[in-house]
Amino acid sequence: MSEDENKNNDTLTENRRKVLRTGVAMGSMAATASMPFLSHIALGQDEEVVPFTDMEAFGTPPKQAGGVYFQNTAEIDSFYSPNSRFYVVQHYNQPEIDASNFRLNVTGLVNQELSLSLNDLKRYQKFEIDAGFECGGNTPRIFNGLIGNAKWGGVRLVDILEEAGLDRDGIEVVFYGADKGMERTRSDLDFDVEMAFGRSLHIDDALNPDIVLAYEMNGEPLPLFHGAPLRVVVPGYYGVCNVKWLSQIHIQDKRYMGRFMARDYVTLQKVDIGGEERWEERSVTKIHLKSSIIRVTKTGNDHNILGFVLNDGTPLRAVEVSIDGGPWQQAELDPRNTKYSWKLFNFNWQNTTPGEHTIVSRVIDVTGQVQATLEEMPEKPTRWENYWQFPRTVMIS
Ligand SMILES: Nc1nc2c(c(=O)[nH]1)N[C@H]1C(S)=C(S)[C@@H](COP(=O)(O)O)O[C@H]1N2
Ligand SMILES: [Mo]
Repeated sequence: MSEDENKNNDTLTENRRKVLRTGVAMGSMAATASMPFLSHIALGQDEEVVPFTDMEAFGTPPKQAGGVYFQNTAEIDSFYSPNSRFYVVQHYNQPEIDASNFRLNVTGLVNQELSLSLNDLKRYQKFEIDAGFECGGNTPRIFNGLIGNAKWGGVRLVDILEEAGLDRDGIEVVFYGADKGMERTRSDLDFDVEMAFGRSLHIDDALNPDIVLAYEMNGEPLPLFHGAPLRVVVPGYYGVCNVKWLSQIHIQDKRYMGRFMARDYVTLQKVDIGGEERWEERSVTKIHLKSSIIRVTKTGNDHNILGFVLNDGTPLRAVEVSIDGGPWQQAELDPRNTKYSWKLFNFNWQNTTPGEHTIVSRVIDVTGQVQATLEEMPEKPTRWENYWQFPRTVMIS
């Protein structure tokens, strides 16, 4: 969706909200109930949050250097996560890089190695893209709070790779952060080595023109917590791929083996490999098709269910909601959703009855893939990639 289309939709939403508010102010509940609930993200006048009974006194941790921060998803109230509320995962330290001395080095199997300052990067055509993502370790235990959606601004990775000129022997593009930690790579070694945070992409994946080297987040300079002054964002991939404090891009002729590629963020799954059932280890890469309910609200007698979808950018066929194990009913997708943004949805829950209810959503993409239930998931003992249906319980008064 273009910048202008985004704006038009914002205006539409604004108008719709005004209409909704006026309806409520005039005391005309029947009119609001028949209105579409598109873009119903910020709480309307007279709209109340209906408490989840599966979520008690839920607090979020403070945002601190080197720490993990997650959102209370029930409090999501805007299409773009404010930078201050976007989740944070930092495995090592939080390097403070002087933007005026910053260099991005492009090395390895290229015709011309590059050393680019922030100003050099800003001379390339600016590219902006919406991308929402979650940590590969996001989990229902924290109500899927390791999540965020932002507009990233910067330069296309492919423009920089073209400038450097790729050698034919390169197969892997490695992204190194400036943050480092001590690592023991094998239990039979009795010493640690210092390693930088690193992730890689196969060169064919790295040439995707949607990948951005971002120096802006939601129109502001990239914040320290999110990798200032530069990070890579690979739309449609789990958070771990989006290397922060990016300092070097290296092109090599072998696969990259680093902690966050080959040991950590590796899912162990029992899967069918060409007719053989095998245990397989897979690096966390593309976001699995997932939806989750995040909030239920009430305006008069009218109930609304809000949720999000994340996936690898494959277009969606439908998002559906089931109440108390009843039939799947179609939810409405927010018109501001874009290919790689999180995709918000609303479901106008009619004929609610007092008491506790179990509500769940599922998403289906155009290839016919359906979000699995926990029971349908492959056997998966690791804590990565938690994309099954997530039933929630609410009390209707
Ligand atoms: N340099 C660096 N990049 C990193 C990390 C890190 O620890 N160091 N954490 C990764 C992980 S595991 C996630 S989930 C995302 C989180 O990005 P955010 O903090 O901007 O939400 O950053 C990724 N990029
Ligand atoms: Mo992560």
